[in-house]
Amino acid sequence: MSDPATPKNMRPSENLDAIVVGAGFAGLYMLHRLRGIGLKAIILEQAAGVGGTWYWNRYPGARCDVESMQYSFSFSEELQQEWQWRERFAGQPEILRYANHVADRFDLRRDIHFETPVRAAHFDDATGRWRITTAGGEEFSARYCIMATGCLSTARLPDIPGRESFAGKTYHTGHWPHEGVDFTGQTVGVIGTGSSAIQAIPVIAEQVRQLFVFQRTANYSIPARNAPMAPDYEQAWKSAYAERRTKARMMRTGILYPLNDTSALAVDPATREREYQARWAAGGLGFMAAFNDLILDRRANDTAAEFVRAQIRAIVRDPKVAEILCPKDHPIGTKRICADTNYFATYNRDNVTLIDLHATPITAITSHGLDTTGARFTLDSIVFATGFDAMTGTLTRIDIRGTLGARLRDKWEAGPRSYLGLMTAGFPNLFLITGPGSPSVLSNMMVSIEQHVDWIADCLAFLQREGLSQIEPRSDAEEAWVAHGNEVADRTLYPAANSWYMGANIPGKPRVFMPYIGGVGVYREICDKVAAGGYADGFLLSAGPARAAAE
Ligand code: NA7
Repeated sequence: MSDPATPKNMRPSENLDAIVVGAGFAGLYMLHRLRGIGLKAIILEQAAGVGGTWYWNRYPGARCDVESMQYSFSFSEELQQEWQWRERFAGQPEILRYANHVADRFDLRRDIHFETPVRAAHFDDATGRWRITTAGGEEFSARYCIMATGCLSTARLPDIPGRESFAGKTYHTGHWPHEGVDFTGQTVGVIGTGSSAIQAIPVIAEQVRQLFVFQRTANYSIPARNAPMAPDYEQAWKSAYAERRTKARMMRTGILYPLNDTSALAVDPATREREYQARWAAGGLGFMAAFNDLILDRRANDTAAEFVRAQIRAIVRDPKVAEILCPKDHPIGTKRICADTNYFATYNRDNVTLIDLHATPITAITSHGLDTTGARFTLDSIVFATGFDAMTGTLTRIDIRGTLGARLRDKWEAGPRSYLGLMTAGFPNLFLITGPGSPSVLSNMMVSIEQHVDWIADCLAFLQREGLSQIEPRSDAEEAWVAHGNEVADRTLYPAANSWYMGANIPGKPRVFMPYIGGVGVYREICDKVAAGGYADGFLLSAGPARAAAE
Protein backbone atom coordinates (compact mmCIF):
# COMPACT_ATOMS: atom_id res chain seq x y z
CA MET A 1 0.00 0.00 0.00
CA SER A 2 1.60 3.27 -1.01
CA ASP A 3 1.11 6.33 1.10
CA PRO A 4 -0.97 8.83 -0.87
CA ALA A 5 0.51 11.68 1.15
CA THR A 6 4.18 10.95 0.49
CA PRO A 7 5.86 14.36 0.37
CA LYS A 8 8.48 15.03 -2.31
CA ASN A 9 11.52 15.01 -0.04
CA MET A 10 10.51 11.77 1.64
CA ARG A 11 12.58 8.74 0.81
CA PRO A 12 10.40 6.69 -1.54
CA SER A 13 11.69 3.44 -0.06
CA GLU A 14 10.52 4.38 3.41
CA ASN A 15 7.08 2.87 3.42
CA LEU A 16 7.24 2.32 7.09
CA ASP A 17 4.93 0.92 9.70
CA ALA A 18 6.82 2.39 12.64
CA ILE A 19 9.46 4.95 13.45
CA VAL A 20 11.33 4.64 16.71
CA VAL A 21 13.14 7.71 18.01
CA GLY A 22 16.29 6.81 19.92
CA ALA A 23 18.74 3.89 19.82
CA GLY A 24 19.31 3.40 23.53
CA PHE A 25 18.26 0.15 25.13
CA ALA A 26 14.57 1.00 24.64
CA GLY A 27 14.91 1.72 20.94
CA LEU A 28 17.09 -1.31 20.26
CA TYR A 29 14.71 -3.77 21.85
CA MET A 30 11.69 -2.03 20.29
CA LEU A 31 13.14 -2.44 16.80
CA HIS A 32 13.82 -6.11 17.50
CA ARG A 33 10.25 -6.71 18.64
CA LEU A 34 8.71 -4.74 15.76
CA ARG A 35 10.59 -6.90 13.27
CA GLY A 36 9.39 -9.95 15.17
CA ILE A 37 5.73 -9.04 14.56
CA GLY A 38 6.39 -8.38 10.92
CA LEU A 39 6.39 -4.59 10.92
CA LYS A 40 8.77 -2.49 8.88
CA ALA A 41 10.49 -0.06 11.20
CA ILE A 42 13.52 2.16 11.52
CA ILE A 43 15.22 4.03 14.33
CA LEU A 44 16.20 7.68 14.05
CA GLU A 45 19.07 8.45 16.44
CA GLN A 46 20.85 11.73 16.98
CA ALA A 47 24.12 10.18 18.19
CA ALA A 48 26.71 8.50 15.99
CA GLY A 49 26.25 5.21 17.84
CA VAL A 50 23.86 3.16 19.92
CA GLY A 51 23.60 3.18 23.73
CA GLY A 52 21.64 6.35 24.59
CA THR A 53 22.55 7.38 28.14
CA TRP A 54 25.65 5.21 27.98
CA TYR A 55 26.73 6.81 24.72
CA TRP A 56 26.62 10.33 26.19
CA ASN A 57 27.49 9.96 29.88
CA ARG A 58 31.21 9.15 29.59
CA TYR A 59 32.37 11.16 32.58
CA PRO A 60 35.06 9.62 34.79
CA GLY A 61 33.57 7.08 37.16
CA ALA A 62 30.27 6.73 35.24
CA ARG A 63 28.73 3.50 36.42
CA CYS A 64 25.30 1.91 36.75
CA ASP A 65 23.80 1.84 40.25
CA VAL A 66 21.84 -1.35 39.50
CA GLU A 67 23.83 -4.58 39.55
CA SER A 68 25.03 -5.84 36.15
CA MET A 69 23.26 -9.18 36.51
CA GLN A 70 20.00 -7.23 36.72
CA TYR A 71 20.74 -4.21 34.52
CA SER A 72 20.68 -6.27 31.35
CA PHE A 73 18.17 -7.64 28.89
CA SER A 74 16.17 -10.73 29.80
CA PHE A 75 14.41 -11.25 26.48
CA SER A 76 17.06 -13.57 25.06
CA GLU A 77 18.17 -16.54 27.14
CA GLU A 78 21.25 -16.99 24.92
CA LEU A 79 22.25 -13.35 25.38
CA GLN A 80 21.89 -13.39 29.15
CA GLN A 81 23.76 -16.67 29.43
CA GLU A 82 26.61 -15.78 27.08
CA TRP A 83 27.35 -12.19 28.05
CA GLN A 84 29.85 -11.98 30.88
CA TRP A 85 29.83 -8.92 33.08
CA ARG A 86 33.18 -8.06 34.57
CA GLU A 87 32.04 -6.14 37.63
CA ARG A 88 29.24 -6.22 40.16
CA PHE A 89 28.24 -2.74 38.94
CA ALA A 90 29.24 -2.23 35.32
CA GLY A 91 31.02 0.93 34.28
CA GLN A 92 29.94 3.02 31.30
CA PRO A 93 32.47 1.53 28.80
CA GLU A 94 31.31 -2.01 29.56
CA ILE A 95 27.61 -1.11 29.27
CA LEU A 96 28.27 0.66 25.98
CA ARG A 97 30.09 -2.46 24.71
CA TYR A 98 27.02 -4.47 25.71
CA ALA A 99 24.68 -2.09 23.80
CA ASN A 100 26.88 -2.46 20.72
CA HIS A 101 26.92 -6.22 21.14
CA VAL A 102 23.10 -6.27 21.27
CA ALA A 103 22.90 -4.10 18.13
CA ASP A 104 25.24 -6.47 16.25
CA ARG A 105 23.89 -9.70 17.63
CA PHE A 106 20.35 -8.89 16.52
CA ASP A 107 21.48 -7.21 13.29
CA LEU A 108 19.80 -3.95 14.25
CA ARG A 109 22.18 -1.40 12.68
CA ARG A 110 20.86 -1.78 9.14
CA ASP A 111 17.64 -0.06 10.23
CA ILE A 112 19.21 2.68 12.35
CA HIS A 113 19.81 6.15 10.91
CA PHE A 114 22.58 7.67 13.02
CA GLU A 115 23.29 11.38 13.39
CA THR A 116 19.66 12.03 12.57
CA PRO A 117 18.10 14.18 15.30
CA VAL A 118 14.32 14.42 15.15
CA ARG A 119 12.95 17.95 15.22
CA ALA A 120 9.23 17.41 14.63
CA ALA A 121 6.61 14.69 14.67
CA HIS A 122 3.21 15.65 13.28
CA PHE A 123 0.13 13.47 13.12
CA ASP A 124 -1.67 13.77 9.81
CA ASP A 125 -5.41 13.56 10.45
CA ALA A 126 -6.16 12.81 6.81
CA THR A 127 -3.90 9.77 6.49
CA GLY A 128 -3.60 8.69 10.12
CA ARG A 129 0.19 8.67 9.76
CA TRP A 130 2.98 10.38 11.64
CA ARG A 131 5.33 12.62 9.69
CA ILE A 132 8.74 12.92 11.22
CA THR A 133 11.12 15.70 10.25
CA THR A 134 14.82 15.54 11.08
CA ALA A 135 17.32 18.32 11.72
CA GLY A 136 18.74 17.64 8.26
CA GLY A 137 15.34 18.32 6.66
CA GLU A 138 14.54 14.71 5.78
CA GLU A 139 10.97 13.51 6.22
CA PHE A 140 9.76 10.07 7.12
CA SER A 141 6.24 8.83 7.56
CA ALA A 142 4.87 5.88 9.47
CA ARG A 143 1.66 4.76 11.08
CA TYR A 144 3.24 4.41 14.51
CA CYS A 145 5.69 6.74 16.22
CA ILE A 146 7.48 5.36 19.25
CA MET A 147 9.49 7.69 21.45
CA ALA A 148 12.43 5.82 22.98
CA THR A 149 14.06 9.10 23.87
CA GLY A 150 15.10 8.35 27.47
CA CYS A 151 14.17 10.01 30.73
CA LEU A 152 17.47 11.81 31.36
CA SER A 153 18.63 12.79 27.91
CA THR A 154 18.45 16.58 27.80
CA ALA A 155 21.43 17.88 29.73
CA ARG A 156 20.92 21.05 31.69
CA LEU A 157 23.36 23.90 32.21
CA PRO A 158 22.50 26.22 35.10
CA ASP A 159 21.54 29.84 34.48
CA ILE A 160 24.56 31.31 36.22
CA PRO A 161 25.43 34.81 34.99
CA GLY A 162 28.64 35.01 32.98
CA ARG A 163 28.65 31.33 32.01
CA GLU A 164 29.79 32.14 28.48
CA SER A 165 32.64 34.36 29.65
CA PHE A 166 34.78 31.63 31.21
CA ALA A 167 38.13 31.42 29.39
CA GLY A 168 38.93 27.87 30.53
CA LYS A 169 37.30 24.61 29.47
CA THR A 170 33.76 23.60 30.48
CA TYR A 171 32.23 20.14 30.45
CA HIS A 172 28.81 18.68 31.23
CA THR A 173 28.81 15.14 32.66
CA GLY A 174 26.02 14.21 30.26
CA HIS A 175 28.02 15.31 27.19
CA TRP A 176 31.49 14.14 28.06
CA PRO A 177 34.12 14.24 25.26
CA HIS A 178 34.65 10.82 23.70
CA GLU A 179 38.41 11.16 23.85
CA GLY A 180 38.27 11.71 27.63
CA VAL A 181 39.73 14.65 29.57
CA ASP A 182 43.11 14.86 31.21
CA PHE A 183 42.87 17.12 34.28
CA THR A 184 46.46 16.50 35.39
CA GLY A 185 47.90 19.54 37.11
CA GLN A 186 44.69 21.56 36.82
CA THR A 187 42.51 23.45 39.28
CA VAL A 188 39.00 22.18 38.59
CA GLY A 189 35.56 23.19 39.86
CA VAL A 190 32.67 20.70 39.93
CA ILE A 191 29.21 22.22 40.24
CA GLY A 192 26.60 19.82 41.59
CA THR A 193 26.57 16.85 43.94
CA GLY A 194 23.98 14.52 42.36
CA SER A 195 24.67 10.94 41.22
CA SER A 196 26.94 12.00 38.36
CA ALA A 197 29.08 14.27 40.53
CA ILE A 198 29.26 11.73 43.33
CA GLN A 199 30.69 9.19 40.88
CA ALA A 200 32.99 11.63 39.09
CA ILE A 201 34.45 13.56 42.05
CA PRO A 202 36.58 10.73 43.55
CA VAL A 203 38.10 9.94 40.13
CA ILE A 204 38.72 13.57 39.14
CA ALA A 205 40.23 14.27 42.59
CA GLU A 206 42.96 11.73 41.90
CA GLN A 207 44.05 13.59 38.78
CA VAL A 208 43.84 17.26 39.58
CA ARG A 209 46.13 19.62 41.46
CA GLN A 210 43.15 21.14 43.25
CA LEU A 211 39.43 20.34 43.19
CA PHE A 212 36.70 22.67 44.39
CA VAL A 213 33.27 21.05 44.80
CA PHE A 214 30.38 23.52 44.75
CA GLN A 215 27.52 21.93 46.66
CA ARG A 216 24.01 23.32 46.80
CA THR A 217 22.18 20.31 48.25
CA ALA A 218 23.96 17.59 50.19
CA ASN A 219 23.02 14.11 49.04
CA TYR A 220 22.62 10.71 50.63
CA SER A 221 24.95 8.13 49.18
CA ILE A 222 25.51 4.47 50.00
CA PRO A 223 28.81 2.73 49.20
CA ALA A 224 28.42 0.65 46.04
CA ARG A 225 30.99 -1.92 47.21
CA ASN A 226 31.75 -2.52 43.59
CA ALA A 227 34.06 -5.45 42.88
CA PRO A 228 35.03 -7.79 40.07
CA MET A 229 32.17 -10.16 39.28
CA ALA A 230 32.42 -13.18 41.58
CA PRO A 231 32.14 -16.35 39.43
CA ASP A 232 29.89 -18.15 41.92
CA TYR A 233 27.57 -15.10 42.14
CA GLU A 234 27.34 -14.93 38.35
CA GLN A 235 26.66 -18.67 38.22
CA ALA A 236 23.96 -18.44 40.87
CA TRP A 237 22.18 -15.86 38.72
CA LYS A 238 22.67 -17.64 35.44
CA SER A 239 21.47 -20.99 36.72
CA ALA A 240 18.18 -19.44 37.86
CA TYR A 241 17.92 -16.45 35.54
CA ALA A 242 14.34 -16.97 34.35
CA GLU A 243 13.03 -17.44 37.86
CA ARG A 244 14.94 -14.45 39.29
CA ARG A 245 13.93 -12.16 36.45
CA THR A 246 10.28 -13.10 37.02
CA LYS A 247 10.62 -12.21 40.68
CA ALA A 248 12.40 -8.93 39.91
CA ARG A 249 9.56 -7.89 37.60
CA MET A 250 7.15 -8.04 40.53
CA MET A 251 9.33 -6.03 42.93
CA ARG A 252 8.48 -2.41 43.68
CA THR A 253 11.62 -1.19 41.93
CA GLY A 254 12.16 -4.02 39.46
CA ILE A 255 15.33 -4.92 41.33
CA LEU A 256 15.68 -8.17 43.25
CA TYR A 257 17.14 -7.53 46.67
CA PRO A 258 16.27 -8.77 50.14
CA LEU A 259 13.13 -7.05 51.39
CA ASN A 260 12.39 -6.66 55.05
CA ASP A 261 8.65 -6.39 55.46
CA THR A 262 8.84 -4.69 58.85
CA SER A 263 8.36 -1.11 59.94
CA ALA A 264 11.53 0.66 61.06
CA LEU A 265 9.52 1.77 64.08
CA ALA A 266 8.47 -1.74 65.06
CA VAL A 267 11.93 -2.86 66.11
CA ASP A 268 14.24 -1.68 68.90
CA PRO A 269 17.11 0.69 68.08
CA ALA A 270 19.79 -2.03 68.28
CA THR A 271 17.95 -4.27 65.79
CA ARG A 272 17.44 -1.28 63.50
CA GLU A 273 21.11 -0.38 63.67
CA ARG A 274 22.13 -3.98 62.83
CA GLU A 275 19.87 -3.96 59.76
CA TYR A 276 21.28 -0.65 58.51
CA GLN A 277 24.85 -1.78 59.20
CA ALA A 278 24.31 -4.99 57.25
CA ARG A 279 22.91 -3.09 54.28
CA TRP A 280 25.62 -0.41 54.43
CA ALA A 281 28.19 -3.24 54.40
CA ALA A 282 26.45 -5.04 51.52
CA GLY A 283 26.41 -1.81 49.50
CA GLY A 284 24.09 -0.44 46.84
CA LEU A 285 20.51 0.76 46.66
CA GLY A 286 19.10 -2.21 48.60
CA PHE A 287 19.71 0.01 51.62
CA MET A 288 16.29 1.57 51.08
CA ALA A 289 14.63 -1.85 51.44
CA ALA A 290 15.90 -2.16 55.03
CA PHE A 291 12.35 -1.54 56.28
CA ASN A 292 8.99 -1.33 54.56
CA ASP A 293 8.06 2.22 55.54
CA LEU A 294 11.19 4.28 54.87
CA ILE A 295 9.55 6.11 52.01
CA LEU A 296 6.14 6.34 53.65
CA ASP A 297 6.70 7.51 57.20
CA ARG A 298 8.84 10.49 58.15
CA ARG A 299 9.82 9.07 61.55
CA ALA A 300 10.88 5.77 59.97
CA ASN A 301 12.76 7.68 57.30
CA ASP A 302 14.54 9.78 59.93
CA THR A 303 16.10 6.65 61.42
CA ALA A 304 17.70 5.71 58.08
CA ALA A 305 18.73 9.30 57.35
CA GLU A 306 20.33 9.63 60.76
CA PHE A 307 22.22 6.37 60.24
CA VAL A 308 23.70 7.67 56.97
CA ARG A 309 24.60 11.01 58.57
CA ALA A 310 26.44 9.10 61.30
CA GLN A 311 28.43 7.22 58.62
CA ILE A 312 29.35 10.49 56.92
CA ARG A 313 30.52 11.96 60.25
CA ALA A 314 32.61 8.83 60.86
CA ILE A 315 34.25 8.91 57.42
CA VAL A 316 34.97 12.63 56.99
CA ARG A 317 37.73 13.79 59.33
CA ASP A 318 36.94 17.53 59.41
CA PRO A 319 33.70 17.84 61.42
CA LYS A 320 32.76 21.10 59.70
CA VAL A 321 33.08 19.53 56.26
CA ALA A 322 31.20 16.43 57.46
CA GLU A 323 28.33 18.62 58.67
CA ILE A 324 28.06 20.35 55.28
CA LEU A 325 27.99 16.93 53.59
CA CYS A 326 25.18 15.68 55.86
CA PRO A 327 21.84 15.99 54.04
CA LYS A 328 19.21 17.51 56.29
CA ASP A 329 16.70 19.21 54.03
CA HIS A 330 14.97 16.20 52.47
CA PRO A 331 14.02 12.68 53.53
CA ILE A 332 16.41 9.94 52.40
CA GLY A 333 15.38 8.41 49.09
CA THR A 334 13.14 11.29 47.99
CA LYS A 335 15.89 12.52 45.71
CA ARG A 336 17.56 9.76 43.76
CA ILE A 337 19.79 8.04 46.28
CA CYS A 338 23.38 7.60 45.09
CA ALA A 339 25.78 4.64 45.16
CA ASP A 340 29.41 5.67 45.37
CA THR A 341 32.99 4.53 45.53
CA ASN A 342 34.99 6.56 48.09
CA TYR A 343 32.84 9.66 47.74
CA PHE A 344 32.82 10.93 51.32
CA ALA A 345 36.44 9.83 51.94
CA THR A 346 37.50 12.01 49.01
CA TYR A 347 36.90 15.05 51.24
CA ASN A 348 39.79 13.86 53.44
CA ARG A 349 42.20 14.58 50.59
CA ASP A 350 44.35 17.70 50.86
CA ASN A 351 43.55 18.72 47.29
CA VAL A 352 39.74 18.70 47.68
CA THR A 353 37.74 21.63 49.08
CA LEU A 354 33.98 21.68 49.60
CA ILE A 355 32.15 24.96 49.08
CA ASP A 356 28.74 25.26 50.73
CA LEU A 357 26.58 27.21 48.31
CA HIS A 358 23.84 27.62 50.90
CA ALA A 359 26.23 29.70 53.00
CA THR A 360 27.94 31.41 50.06
CA PRO A 361 25.91 31.21 46.83
CA ILE A 362 27.50 31.53 43.39
CA THR A 363 27.22 35.06 42.12
CA ALA A 364 28.83 34.69 38.70
CA ILE A 365 31.07 32.73 36.41
CA THR A 366 33.87 34.98 35.25
CA SER A 367 36.63 34.73 32.67
CA HIS A 368 39.01 33.33 35.30
CA GLY A 369 36.67 31.06 37.23
CA LEU A 370 33.78 31.41 39.60
CA ASP A 371 32.72 33.90 42.26
CA THR A 372 30.64 33.16 45.31
CA THR A 373 29.53 35.65 47.94
CA GLY A 374 32.46 34.35 50.02
CA ALA A 375 35.42 34.08 47.64
CA ARG A 376 36.80 34.13 44.08
CA PHE A 377 37.96 30.82 42.63
CA THR A 378 40.46 30.71 39.81
CA LEU A 379 39.82 27.61 37.74
CA ASP A 380 41.28 25.89 34.67
CA SER A 381 38.13 23.85 34.01
CA ILE A 382 34.53 23.74 35.20
CA VAL A 383 32.56 20.51 35.26
CA PHE A 384 28.80 21.00 35.24
CA ALA A 385 27.29 17.96 36.96
CA THR A 386 24.01 19.81 36.95
CA GLY A 387 21.64 17.16 35.68
CA PHE A 388 18.88 17.02 33.11
CA ASP A 389 15.49 18.38 32.13
CA ALA A 390 14.16 15.04 33.27
CA MET A 391 11.34 12.94 31.85
CA THR A 392 9.64 15.59 29.71
CA GLY A 393 12.52 17.79 28.49
CA THR A 394 13.43 15.71 25.46
CA LEU A 395 9.82 15.18 24.38
CA THR A 396 8.76 18.81 24.70
CA ARG A 397 11.83 19.96 22.75
CA ILE A 398 10.57 17.97 19.76
CA ASP A 399 7.69 19.73 17.99
CA ILE A 400 5.13 16.98 18.58
CA ARG A 401 1.62 17.66 17.26
CA GLY A 402 -1.36 15.36 17.48
CA THR A 403 -4.88 15.55 16.06
CA LEU A 404 -5.92 18.99 14.77
CA GLY A 405 -2.33 20.17 15.18
CA ALA A 406 -2.46 20.23 18.99
CA ARG A 407 1.03 20.55 20.49
CA LEU A 408 2.29 18.21 23.16
CA ARG A 409 4.23 21.01 24.84
CA ASP A 410 0.98 23.00 25.22
CA LYS A 411 -0.90 20.00 26.50
CA TRP A 412 1.83 19.35 29.08
CA GLU A 413 2.29 22.98 30.08
CA ALA A 414 0.99 22.32 33.59
CA GLY A 415 2.78 18.97 33.81
CA PRO A 416 2.79 15.74 31.79
CA ARG A 417 -0.49 13.91 31.30
CA SER A 418 -0.58 10.37 30.02
CA TYR A 419 -2.52 7.15 30.33
CA LEU A 420 -0.30 4.53 31.97
CA GLY A 421 2.75 6.56 30.96
CA LEU A 422 2.45 4.84 27.59
CA MET A 423 0.26 7.14 25.50
CA THR A 424 -1.35 10.56 25.72
CA ALA A 425 -4.87 11.52 24.61
CA GLY A 426 -5.09 13.42 21.34
CA PHE A 427 -1.92 11.81 19.98
CA PRO A 428 -3.04 8.58 18.30
CA ASN A 429 -0.43 5.89 17.69
CA LEU A 430 2.23 7.82 19.60
CA PHE A 431 3.88 5.61 22.20
CA LEU A 432 6.19 6.72 24.98
CA ILE A 433 8.64 4.14 26.29
CA THR A 434 9.07 4.74 30.04
CA GLY A 435 7.07 7.95 29.70
CA PRO A 436 6.00 10.17 32.60
CA GLY A 437 3.23 8.41 34.49
CA SER A 438 5.07 5.07 34.44
CA PRO A 439 7.57 3.77 37.04
CA SER A 440 10.54 4.57 34.75
CA VAL A 441 13.23 6.37 36.76
CA LEU A 442 12.01 4.88 40.04
CA SER A 443 12.85 1.44 38.75
CA ASN A 444 15.47 -0.72 37.13
CA MET A 445 15.20 0.90 33.69
CA MET A 446 15.91 -2.38 31.91
CA VAL A 447 12.90 -4.04 33.52
CA SER A 448 10.65 -1.07 32.75
CA ILE A 449 11.94 -0.79 29.19
CA GLU A 450 11.30 -4.46 28.46
CA GLN A 451 7.82 -4.24 29.98
CA HIS A 452 6.86 -1.21 27.87
CA VAL A 453 8.37 -2.56 24.67
CA ASP A 454 6.57 -5.87 25.11
CA TRP A 455 3.32 -4.11 25.88
CA ILE A 456 3.60 -1.89 22.79
CA ALA A 457 4.61 -4.77 20.49
CA ASP A 458 1.75 -6.92 21.79
CA CYS A 459 -0.64 -4.01 21.30
CA LEU A 460 0.46 -3.47 17.68
CA ALA A 461 0.20 -7.20 16.98
CA PHE A 462 -3.33 -7.11 18.41
CA LEU A 463 -4.28 -4.18 16.16
CA GLN A 464 -2.97 -6.11 13.13
CA ARG A 465 -4.89 -9.24 14.08
CA GLU A 466 -8.09 -7.30 14.60
CA GLY A 467 -7.79 -5.29 11.39
CA LEU A 468 -7.37 -2.08 13.37
CA SER A 469 -4.70 0.53 12.93
CA GLN A 470 -5.34 3.30 15.43
CA ILE A 471 -5.24 3.47 19.20
CA GLU A 472 -5.39 6.40 21.55
CA PRO A 473 -6.26 6.83 25.21
CA ARG A 474 -9.63 8.18 26.27
CA SER A 475 -9.39 11.53 28.04
CA ASP A 476 -11.32 10.33 31.06
CA ALA A 477 -8.98 7.34 31.46
CA GLU A 478 -6.03 9.69 31.29
CA GLU A 479 -7.58 12.02 33.87
CA ALA A 480 -8.14 9.09 36.19
CA TRP A 481 -4.58 7.80 35.73
CA VAL A 482 -3.06 11.21 36.44
CA ALA A 483 -5.25 11.55 39.54
CA HIS A 484 -4.28 8.04 40.68
CA GLY A 485 -0.57 8.82 40.14
CA ASN A 486 -0.83 11.97 42.24
CA GLU A 487 -2.78 10.21 44.94
CA VAL A 488 -0.19 7.42 45.24
CA ALA A 489 2.69 9.93 45.25
CA ASP A 490 0.98 11.98 47.96
CA ARG A 491 0.92 8.93 50.21
CA THR A 492 4.73 8.92 50.14
CA LEU A 493 7.43 11.32 51.26
CA TYR A 494 8.59 11.99 47.67
CA PRO A 495 6.77 15.29 47.15
CA ALA A 496 8.66 16.63 50.21
CA ALA A 497 11.85 17.07 48.19
CA ASN A 498 12.77 19.63 45.53
CA SER A 499 13.82 16.87 43.15
CA TRP A 500 13.99 16.45 39.40
CA TYR A 501 11.23 13.84 39.88
CA MET A 502 9.11 16.92 40.70
CA GLY A 503 10.57 19.09 37.93
CA ALA A 504 11.99 21.29 40.70
CA ASN A 505 15.47 21.56 39.16
CA ILE A 506 14.20 23.56 36.18
CA PRO A 507 13.11 27.13 36.89
CA GLY A 508 9.49 27.58 35.79
CA LYS A 509 8.81 23.87 35.30
CA PRO A 510 5.52 22.82 36.94
CA ARG A 511 5.90 20.91 40.20
CA VAL A 512 4.29 17.59 39.47
CA PHE A 513 5.54 14.22 40.61
CA MET A 514 6.23 12.66 37.20
CA PRO A 515 7.03 8.95 37.62
CA TYR A 516 4.45 6.42 38.86
CA ILE A 517 5.32 5.33 42.39
CA GLY A 518 2.74 2.54 42.77
CA GLY A 519 5.44 -0.08 42.14
CA VAL A 520 6.76 -1.92 39.12
CA GLY A 521 4.90 -5.16 39.89
CA VAL A 522 1.56 -3.48 40.59
CA TYR A 523 1.95 -1.32 37.50
CA ARG A 524 2.72 -4.33 35.29
CA GLU A 525 -0.45 -6.04 36.49
CA ILE A 526 -2.51 -2.96 35.62
CA CYS A 527 -1.00 -2.79 32.11
CA ASP A 528 -1.41 -6.55 31.56
CA LYS A 529 -5.06 -6.37 32.58
CA VAL A 530 -5.74 -3.60 30.07
CA ALA A 531 -4.07 -5.66 27.33
CA ALA A 532 -5.92 -8.85 28.30
CA GLY A 533 -9.20 -6.93 28.04
CA GLY A 534 -8.50 -6.03 24.41
CA TYR A 535 -7.46 -2.47 25.33
CA ALA A 536 -11.12 -1.59 25.87
CA ASP A 537 -10.31 -0.23 29.32
CA GLY A 538 -9.21 3.33 28.63
CA PHE A 539 -8.39 3.18 24.93
CA LEU A 540 -10.21 4.08 21.74
CA LEU A 541 -9.52 1.70 18.87
CA SER A 542 -10.37 2.28 15.24
CA ALA A 543 -9.51 1.33 11.69
CA GLY A 544 -8.00 4.79 11.20
CA PRO A 545 -8.59 7.16 8.29
CA ALA A 546 -5.81 5.92 5.98
CA ARG A 547 -6.85 2.33 6.28
CA ALA A 548 -10.46 3.23 5.75
CA ALA A 549 -9.49 5.18 2.62
CA ALA A 550 -7.44 2.30 1.25
CA GLU A 551 -10.14 -0.31 1.71
P1 NA7 B 1 21.04 15.55 39.38
O1 NA7 B 1 20.75 14.42 40.27
O2 NA7 B 1 19.91 16.39 38.90
O3 NA7 B 1 22.12 16.47 40.12
C1 NA7 B 1 22.41 17.78 39.68
C2 NA7 B 1 23.22 18.48 40.72
O4 NA7 B 1 23.54 19.77 40.24
C3 NA7 B 1 22.47 18.67 42.03
O5 NA7 B 1 23.38 18.51 43.08
C4 NA7 B 1 21.98 20.10 41.91
O6 NA7 B 1 21.75 20.72 43.14
C5 NA7 B 1 23.15 20.73 41.22
N1 NA7 B 1 22.82 22.00 40.57
C6 NA7 B 1 21.94 22.20 39.56
N2 NA7 B 1 21.89 23.50 39.23
C7 NA7 B 1 22.75 24.13 40.06
C8 NA7 B 1 23.14 25.48 40.24
N3 NA7 B 1 22.62 26.45 39.49
N4 NA7 B 1 24.04 25.78 41.18
C9 NA7 B 1 24.56 24.79 41.95
N5 NA7 B 1 24.24 23.50 41.85
C10 NA7 B 1 23.33 23.17 40.91
O7 NA7 B 1 21.83 15.07 38.07
P2 NA7 B 1 22.86 13.89 37.91
O8 NA7 B 1 23.42 13.97 36.55
O9 NA7 B 1 23.82 13.85 39.04
O10 NA7 B 1 22.00 12.60 38.07
C11 NA7 B 1 20.85 12.38 37.27
C12 NA7 B 1 20.43 10.96 37.29
O11 NA7 B 1 21.20 10.22 36.35
C13 NA7 B 1 20.64 10.21 38.55
O12 NA7 B 1 19.70 10.43 39.50
C14 NA7 B 1 20.67 8.78 38.10
O13 NA7 B 1 19.35 8.32 37.95
C15 NA7 B 1 21.31 8.87 36.78
P3 NA7 B 1 20.24 20.72 43.78
O14 NA7 B 1 20.05 19.31 44.29
O15 NA7 B 1 19.31 21.05 42.67
O16 NA7 B 1 20.28 21.73 44.85
